[in-house]
Amino acid sequence: VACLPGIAQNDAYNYEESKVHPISLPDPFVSLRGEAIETIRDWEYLRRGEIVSLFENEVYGQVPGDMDAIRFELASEDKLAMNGTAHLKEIDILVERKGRTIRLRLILFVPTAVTGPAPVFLLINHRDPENIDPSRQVRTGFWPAEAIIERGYAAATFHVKDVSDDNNDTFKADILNTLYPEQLEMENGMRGLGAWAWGAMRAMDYLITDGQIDVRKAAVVGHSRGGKAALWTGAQDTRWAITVSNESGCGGAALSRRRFGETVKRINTSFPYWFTDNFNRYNDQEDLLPVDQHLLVAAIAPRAVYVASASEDQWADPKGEFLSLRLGTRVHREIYKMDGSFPASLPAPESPLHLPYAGHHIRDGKHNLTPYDWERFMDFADQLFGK
Ligand code: GTR
Repeated sequence: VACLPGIAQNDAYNYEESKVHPISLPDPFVSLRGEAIETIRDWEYLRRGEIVSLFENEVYGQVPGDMDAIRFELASEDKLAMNGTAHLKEIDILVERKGRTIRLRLILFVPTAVTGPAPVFLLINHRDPENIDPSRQVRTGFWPAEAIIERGYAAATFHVKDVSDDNNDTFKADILNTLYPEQLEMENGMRGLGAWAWGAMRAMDYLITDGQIDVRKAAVVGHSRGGKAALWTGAQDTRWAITVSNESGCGGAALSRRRFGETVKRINTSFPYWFTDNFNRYNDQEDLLPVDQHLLVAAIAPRAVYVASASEDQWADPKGEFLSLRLGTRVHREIYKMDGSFPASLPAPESPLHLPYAGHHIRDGKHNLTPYDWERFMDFADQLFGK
């Protein structure tokens, strides 16, 4: 059984399917007042909003959208980056509220070979900044920007520390201390993951102003904790055509009630600054949650969603991630009547399944975001966008 590096195998955590208790999940097609959800209208005017509110109040905290001003400054550019194949722009996104400002740096490579606006993939990067080195002196498979450009997509990214540092001691800098301090007093206030989703939404605020980008063809991608934030972004912000969760696990795509690998209590203990305070109520009490993570996938509907796992990443529960995808996308199928469905059993590793509205694969190997994963996301986008 594989675990994340640095996390010792612990018998307190279950890795055996036979020990998963039968679970009963909240129904996407019944409103809180018990009304049947049958039409697009029911979904869009009633149930989807209910679900987003439940995630705000119980899981991630609300994401404040109010601001007094947002402006974009081109900090630097290179029209002949990557041997002339890309136009690099580094954009500072400045958001002001009540006289205080924070700055978020967006790195954007646009393919020069594409005529007209280019579709775009945004990565929420929580790992070492060297993974998103704009000078490309350092290149890693975590953000293979050259390969993204090669396939005709713009490659955008930002580092989460610009909004909220991924650290329990310092996460309040910048956004919580500076822009939205009242959130810290609220039991359903924004915390780390919500702040990262806020950052992705501000990146989108910029992208819609950039004539080089085809903003109707935008994907938001995150790995692991970044994948949790990506799902939370796509569930709230309808401007993303595709939401990609790579190995997001507990608090991401995996069903909490399965208690397979990482649990709610464990994640709230290891990372108390990621979720809103109310989420602690469900430590060892997942059955009391008014949602489970399939409803986060559902909230993305009718927009496309991609869930990727890795065979040795049992801590993130590949089966629980797949079940969320299959159950959550019932909304795509049953409300929006989109074609295709996922099989009942877990697909084998390295056999990607790309439906018209959702994609899935399990990569062989360990917890990571790799060029293999990116190529599959782009295959899916090519198909969705008719490229
Ligand atoms: C782990 C955590 C996971 C996942 C992962 C990561 O330590 O338990 O929920 O977020 O970090 O981000 O790589």
